[in-house]
Amino acid sequence: MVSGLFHRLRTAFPLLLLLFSLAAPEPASAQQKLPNVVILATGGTIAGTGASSTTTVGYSAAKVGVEALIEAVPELRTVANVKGEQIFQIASENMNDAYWLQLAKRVNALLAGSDVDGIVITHGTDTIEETAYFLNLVVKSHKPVVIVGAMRPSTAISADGPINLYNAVILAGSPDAVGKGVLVCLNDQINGARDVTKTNTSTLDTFRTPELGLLGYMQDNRPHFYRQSTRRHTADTEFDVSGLDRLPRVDIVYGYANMDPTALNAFVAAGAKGIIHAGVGDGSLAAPVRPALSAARSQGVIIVRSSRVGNGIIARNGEANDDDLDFVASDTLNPQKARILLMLALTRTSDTKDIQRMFYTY
Ligand code: DAS
Repeated sequence: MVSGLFHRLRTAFPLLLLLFSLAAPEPASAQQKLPNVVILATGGTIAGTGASSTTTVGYSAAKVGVEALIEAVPELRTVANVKGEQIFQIASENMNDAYWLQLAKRVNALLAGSDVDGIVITHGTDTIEETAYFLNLVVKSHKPVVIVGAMRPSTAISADGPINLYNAVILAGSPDAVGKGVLVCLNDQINGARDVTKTNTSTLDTFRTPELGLLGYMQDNRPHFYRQSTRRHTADTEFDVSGLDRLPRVDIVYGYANMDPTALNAFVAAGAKGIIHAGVGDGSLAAPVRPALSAARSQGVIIVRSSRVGNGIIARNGEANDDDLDFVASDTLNPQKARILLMLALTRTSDTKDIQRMFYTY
């Protein structure tokens, strides 16, 4: 009896095994379980080359292509399935509206696909904070977008690019980074796009979020978050650049002792639709420029009071009566970021009350 049962099982076993293997899903291979991360390369020092391994200033930015950047860090393939695209190759002091629109449209197209879990953008450090904030306002996805750069060229001793790129790819593929807005990741630190700024011309720890603080760290091959932004960003944005091929002109007037309206008047004559006044102190307006600012406002130019100080709230109706002047206060945005928000605001409205709402929202 038992031997008969055993015999039937033994002969049926291979068939059962075959049926089970057909029915049971293949266990995902290790590669299939890794996140899919696209690296969009734009240039900068991370792609820079110097005359020797000790050249850390006076090198050439934007020389090394994306495939070489990826090949230089074979560890990338252990943490993500990476694909590279050289979207353009520039030193980021040459960033402009056309590059921003091209980058934003490519990011949104890639993130709309189910086969992309996150994006890394390699970028020059000079304008990382501006590109990061621009994308923070126009990316239409909760998926991670991480901007990374380097302060030493790829040819230098202890170049920081490879480890920065490795950390950025891990971060872009991390579920913890979903919904956090555009992130800037260098020097093992995670900063938010809205408040990060470059604070030193040459040191590795240059990217800081003074006073408001960084969001977390990269350590032990994973992100450690401690904070996140309270402001609207990415998928929750009201801004849409998909149909735009240019952005409104907005210029920055820098405040200093003994200034006069020459620069302001030149920008207005050049067709500026908005002016960011980077005033001294709490956005103070020097007497010689007040009439020119009011004249610009009367011509329909939007005036935003910001400050050259770099930290703190620009108080509405503080150093100037914004209600009477019909000006906008920049809240805590530095001048270069206030400019980006005003450019995008002007794609939707010229109503100063609505624009002020945007400065308190984003
Ligand atoms: N010129 C700088 C830039 O491309 C180099 C760098 O720091 O990335 O922003």
